[in-house]
Order: sequence, then structure tokens, then C-alpha cells
Amino acid sequence: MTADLFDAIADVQPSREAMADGAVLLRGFALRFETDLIPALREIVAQAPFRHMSTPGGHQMSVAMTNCGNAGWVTDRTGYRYDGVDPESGQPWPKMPAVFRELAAEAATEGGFENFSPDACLINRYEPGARMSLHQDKDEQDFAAPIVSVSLGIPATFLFGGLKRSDKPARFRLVHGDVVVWGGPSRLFFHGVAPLADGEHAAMGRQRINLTFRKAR
Ligand code: MD3
Ligand code: FE
Repeated sequence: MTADLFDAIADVQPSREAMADGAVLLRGFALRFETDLIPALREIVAQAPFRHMSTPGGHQMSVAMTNCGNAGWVTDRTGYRYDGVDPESGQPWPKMPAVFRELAAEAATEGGFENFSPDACLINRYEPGARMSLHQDKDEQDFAAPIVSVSLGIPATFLFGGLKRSDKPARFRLVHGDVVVWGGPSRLFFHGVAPLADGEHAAMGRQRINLTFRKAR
């Protein structure tokens, strides 16, 4: 094979990169799911629209959220929890589409976690300026299961620290189609998203959407 042809193939193959112990970045992994993924996402949002939830401290989040699956992550003045019902509609969250489950399970396998079967998918929408401050994800029952995240739309700067809030975070740029599998030691690392810079994505418009697949129960 010529070097040129090899380079051409390398450019279109999803790559993998270690971000930390147990955290694997799969660049472009979601791209081959895109044609089914985006319409499925639109259907979910039609049934359970994005909303700005309140924190227990009484602030509104700049990120708008919705969920699909048997459990959805919610926050309000009473605290954080997983709930089977959308508090806005009183109805169960939309079913997790097959393309979501397949993408999450295949990515988890690629990251070294076989048989990942998420029961929750939190869907975050960032418009320019929206951010997520450093936090840990600790509301799930089983920290042995990884979290799989899928980035769509405008690029974001992801902040990835350590087990202590004071650990200086590393910065990673996540773009449309990137998938990260967070397991093992990195599962409880502090992380966040820097304020989203303005931009426009051909398929997604002026926003970033992040899907996070979790085993909540
Ligand atoms: C690292 N979302 O929803 S996804 C969140 O881009 C959240 O919307 C961010 O943090 C976003 O909780 C980051 C990546 C992510 C998700 C869960 C993690 C990274 C993680 C759990 C442990 C370590
Ligand atoms: Fe998180």
C-alpha cells in the first residue's frame, strides 16, 4: 500500500486515544450512526422537549436537558435523582431507540466494557455561552459500569480533572461524532464543559448536543 493511500484511509478511520486511565476517546465513532441517530433524537425531543432545570441551590442551568430510557436524570429544588417519569409531562421518558443502544454498546466494547446495557440517556443541549461546571457523576447505583458520551454539533472544550475538585483539569476539544467511554478509575473524575464558543454546524445548527449513556439502576 502506498503511503498516500494509507494516510487517506487513516483520515477516515475512527481513531482511539487514551485520555486517562479508563477513559478512551473514539474520534468520529458516532459518524456511521448519524443517519439514524439524528432523526431518532428529533423524535425524542418532540415528545420530551429540552428544558432548563433548577439546581437544589435554586439556579437555572445554562444547559437545557431531556432524557430517554427507563430512567432520566432530573434536578430540582429538592435535589438530583433518576426518575422514570418526565416531571414536565407526568409521562414516562421516551423509549431509548435501538440506534442509541447499539451505538452505546459498540462504543463501550471498543473501550473495553462488554455487555454495556444503559437504562438512561441524558441529553444535554448547549447553546453558545452555555457551560457545565466541574462535577462528579455519583447518582448512579453501579460505578463498575462506564458512561458513554457522544458529542454532536458545535465543538466544545471538555475539562477533565481527577478525583479531587482541586486537581487541575486537562482540556480536550470534542467535535461532532466523537465518543468517549469513561470507566474504571476515571469514572469518578471531576469534569465539566467550558462556555460554548459560537459556531454553526451543518447538520445540527448553532448548538452542541451531548448524549450520555448511563446504567442508573
Ligand atoms: C467523566 N456532560 O451530563 S459528557 C454530564 O459534555 C456531563 O455534556 C458533559 O458531564 C457534556 O454529566 C460531559 C462526558 C462525561 C460524562 C460523564 C462522566 C464525562 C465523564 C463521568 C465521569 C467522568
Ligand atoms: Fe457529568
